[in-house]
Amino acid sequence: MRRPVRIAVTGAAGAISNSLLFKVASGEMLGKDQPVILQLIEMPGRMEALRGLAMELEDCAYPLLHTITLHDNVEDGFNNVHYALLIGARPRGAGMERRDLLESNAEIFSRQGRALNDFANRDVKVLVVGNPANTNALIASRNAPKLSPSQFTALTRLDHNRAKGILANHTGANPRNIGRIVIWGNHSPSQFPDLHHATVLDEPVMGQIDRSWYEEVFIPKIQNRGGEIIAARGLSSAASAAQAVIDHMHDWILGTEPGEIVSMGIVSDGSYGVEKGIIYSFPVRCDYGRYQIVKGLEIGDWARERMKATEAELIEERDAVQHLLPAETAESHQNLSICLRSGVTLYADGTGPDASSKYLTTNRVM
Ligand code: NAX
Repeated sequence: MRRPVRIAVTGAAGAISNSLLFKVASGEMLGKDQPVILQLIEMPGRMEALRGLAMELEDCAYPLLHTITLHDNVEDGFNNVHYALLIGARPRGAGMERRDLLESNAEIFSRQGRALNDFANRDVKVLVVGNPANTNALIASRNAPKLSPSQFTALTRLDHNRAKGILANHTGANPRNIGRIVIWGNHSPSQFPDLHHATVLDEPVMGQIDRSWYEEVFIPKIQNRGGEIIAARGLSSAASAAQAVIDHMHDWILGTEPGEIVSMGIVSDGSYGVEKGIIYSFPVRCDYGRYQIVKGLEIGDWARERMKATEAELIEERDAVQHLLPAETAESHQNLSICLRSGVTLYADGTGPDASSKYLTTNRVM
């Protein structure tokens, strides 16, 4: 048996966590041989609900569940964690503008970034789920000067999985035979679900579907799926979001299937001409606990226009919270480049985030 790893979850008594934590404790995220310590974090007023959930977890008698600790603040909750799943966020209230939502979440995520910086394990891997996920991840990352921006990611795997599921249903293929879907950009209706590189049973998808179905039905369906689920259920996606969190972390830590591409919101290093430093969803491959942007995909003018539109929204979001992004971390976010051969995260001058970091001495070729 391995040594247990520490996983912090914020918003731990919320709807997504209610599905997620049972999967994590049963080994779906990190494998059936990896014991876990869950450090669950909630708002002070939700601690009783969290205690109830912890009792249920205990009652499942999961062999891999080593310890559960409950916290009403992130400074305690992030202590020594290897993984941080930032799910809790301020929901949009009645009459609240998008800008107000950005601002109120900006405060939450800047505090969380500082707490990760000060208390988490140096190698912590962070996934932001709470919306607006991409910009919240940017804020957390910019407030954590001792951590590399590449340690912060945002969830667009739900959009990726939705695209796969809906395409499987349309073509009659099993989802396992569908590959190389890409979600570009923001986790919002501006995202671009790209099927130009996708395959069904190793054959290009675009030769097997109607172009007008792709443009007029498929793309708007993926972009607006979250809203469609809220309209039908009266509640936002929870179980599918939990599954996407599992898939995102599983692939990041344990690797993607050979030849497969997944979508992750990560800091842009300028690949595909995307503005450096924003958190943008790219096609990635993962191995050895690291991700790499899949380079060299051919992008036509039509696709480029859609990638630019979602990029413009992310730049606008960044500019709206600019005053909350400390100047001291601007450079590390601008100069990041992710080395393709080794997966080592390097700045443009060839150095890493920390000269003594083992990242620099591990030079595995993919
Ligand atoms: P719930 O409202 O059910 O749960 C959120 C929980 O977070 C609440 O229990 C609340 O007390 C807690 N919380 C709020 N602020 C906190 C803070 N500062 N520290 C600790 N806990 C805090 O929401 P749920 O359905 O679980 O969704 C959570 C977030 O995920 C929302 O922001 C939602 O918009 C976002 N989503 C993101 C998705 C993505 O793909 N990136 C998809 C699903 C979901 O819509």
